[in-house]
Amino acid sequence: MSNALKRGLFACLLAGVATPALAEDGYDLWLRYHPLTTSGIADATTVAVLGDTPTLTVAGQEMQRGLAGLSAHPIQTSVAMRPGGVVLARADTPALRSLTLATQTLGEEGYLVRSVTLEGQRVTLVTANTDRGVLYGAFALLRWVQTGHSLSSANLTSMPHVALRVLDHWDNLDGTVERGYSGQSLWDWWTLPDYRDPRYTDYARANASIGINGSVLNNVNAKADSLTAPYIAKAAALADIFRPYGIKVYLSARFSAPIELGGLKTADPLDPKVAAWWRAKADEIYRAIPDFGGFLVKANSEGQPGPQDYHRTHADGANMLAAAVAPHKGIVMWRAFVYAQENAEDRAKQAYDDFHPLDGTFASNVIVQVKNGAIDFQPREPFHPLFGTMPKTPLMMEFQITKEYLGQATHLAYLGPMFEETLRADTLAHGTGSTVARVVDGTLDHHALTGMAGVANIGRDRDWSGSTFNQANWYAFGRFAWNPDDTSDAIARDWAAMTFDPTTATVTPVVRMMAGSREAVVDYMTPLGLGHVMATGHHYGPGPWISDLKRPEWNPYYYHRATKDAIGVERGPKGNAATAQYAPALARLLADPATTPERDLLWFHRVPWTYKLRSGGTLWQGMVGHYDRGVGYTAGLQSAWTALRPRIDAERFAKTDTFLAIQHREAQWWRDASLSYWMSVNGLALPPGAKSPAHDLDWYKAQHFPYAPGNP
Ligand code: GCW
Repeated sequence: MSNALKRGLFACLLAGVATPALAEDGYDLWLRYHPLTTSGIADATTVAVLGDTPTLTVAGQEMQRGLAGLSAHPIQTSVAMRPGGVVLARADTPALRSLTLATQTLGEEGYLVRSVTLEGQRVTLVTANTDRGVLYGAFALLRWVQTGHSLSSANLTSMPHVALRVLDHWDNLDGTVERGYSGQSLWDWWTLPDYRDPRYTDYARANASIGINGSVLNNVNAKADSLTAPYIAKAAALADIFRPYGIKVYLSARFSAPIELGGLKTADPLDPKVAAWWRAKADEIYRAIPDFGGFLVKANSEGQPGPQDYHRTHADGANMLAAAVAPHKGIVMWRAFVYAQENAEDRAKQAYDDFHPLDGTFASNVIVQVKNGAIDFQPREPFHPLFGTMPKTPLMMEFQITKEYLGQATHLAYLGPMFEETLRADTLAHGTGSTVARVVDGTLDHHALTGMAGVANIGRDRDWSGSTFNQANWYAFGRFAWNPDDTSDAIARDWAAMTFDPTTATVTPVVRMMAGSREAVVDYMTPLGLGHVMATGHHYGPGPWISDLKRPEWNPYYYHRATKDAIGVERGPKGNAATAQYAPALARLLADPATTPERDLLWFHRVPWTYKLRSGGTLWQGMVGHYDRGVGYTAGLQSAWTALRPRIDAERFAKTDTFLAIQHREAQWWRDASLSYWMSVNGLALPPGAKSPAHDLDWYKAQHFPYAPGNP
């Protein structure tokens, strides 16, 4: 027996797992279905699927595959009930009539899993009002077993709280992915629609397993070509593959397409010819993709065309497109991520300024997609002031799963706590409890059109997301989109159990590593409310000193304005009053540094380096403490992972091990570079005991990364 195999066998004995952990490359994500002694799946277990629709069929296949893997027994499918078997059926199936199941409340996508007696046999029933619900129930039952429970003990009911649970792919037609760090685009546009890579099906399985029901295929920085007949046919091929898994496709639409493709002189949304062009285009798309979801639009932002080019509003643009897809029940997701170099106003204020006055003017099939924070997917941002302040407009959350600003592929940063922090944040719009989650799930202002989008971290790397731990962010996004009240800890537990093994000895330390990892990134990159200090363009390493670029907001300096005496941007009433964009009760708190959460201090306020923190130390001492804490956490990640070596297969162990070493080195780099720069500005010495940076400031300034990935 080779040493690796011995180690695998030993790991399995330790873990209570039935067979050796073989080398793995991460392709199977959290759907590994490795044998477990806890499964309680007898070798005679069967899967009965009552119905033969495409969705029920794939649900049955998944159940068979999952149970076979988890039990290490072949599993038969059968139309007959067998004791101990699993039955998948819609609630309206005649055979289920005798059972009185509370399925009315499950809606279109909820499910119920329960042990019942059917035709005299004790079976585990997975049921729902729709085929999609049954599919979600099947994945829920598999998760139940994968996380260490026995099949027959399952008693599960759940329904999604958010209607649109969507991945936004920033994938370009040439195969590159904007802000993608996991290889080329998954979509091989060149060989589509003929070649249907089996990987597209695995993508759909993974998404369905966490309830994702939409996929925007192309970058929001869109090319009009995506709307031409050949590309519609390619999108249609993907839609055909995704359909059984309950996933609709959407396209990012370039606002100027009527000019570029239609030969019109204008893209003015109020021009009837423009509206007619979009209507015809929508009709053409729906002929190829009858359940096409609709359009996502980035307009008048970062150089993209939009209605403001014609002195029209975002609502004029969105409503014109909405009218084109309305006859087909399509929707428009219109992004609020807007800022313009011509606008001298603080970038953090521009989206609110543009959108808030438009509240109540959007068509009923428009949902405004708002990034979690007002600037741009920073390691920490206070929630966007539009949440809670546009009651008459459905708003959908946009999170970034790909870690553009959080160490990209290599750093371990579990985003569950970040999603949770934003969703739990209280807008105070209608008293306490008016959380962002209540805005997103529509209950705060009674909207039925609800959604959550995540900018995907998926590429053609074997492990899909660039690292094993990045897979957890895809997973957590789906779970939070299903239920914004879920907890990052519970989600991490499930993910760790499914991705590695469900024993406490594995799950507990893995979850502990994940739990503080995003906070560590905040600590070593942007402590105490700093933001956007990453080097311009690639956003990879530190660049707080950059201040000489043409557009003001391209300069990290714009976001901190450090001088000898003070640091931060004053956004309270004594400054640019950005805090007044929040609901009044919250705006009052944020107006004063003393009542602003310390973690957001420098975001909202400009304070002297000598400002006293709650800990009693000065701001400067606190900052140094945070940088050191962040670096210290990355060292802790390394030792925690080393201790897990006997429990993890060799291939995934080694890649993470190397990535953690990179992260530790780069956390140190972030700390040292940042401190060198701050000291060059404030002239202060490091507090006693703090280590001097390894290099001088010029060395850090001289680092350049012209070929960093993901940078358009
Ligand atoms: O986060 C920033 C990115 C851009 C991106 C933009 C956006 C797609 O740096 O690459 O463009 O946001 O969200 O539109």
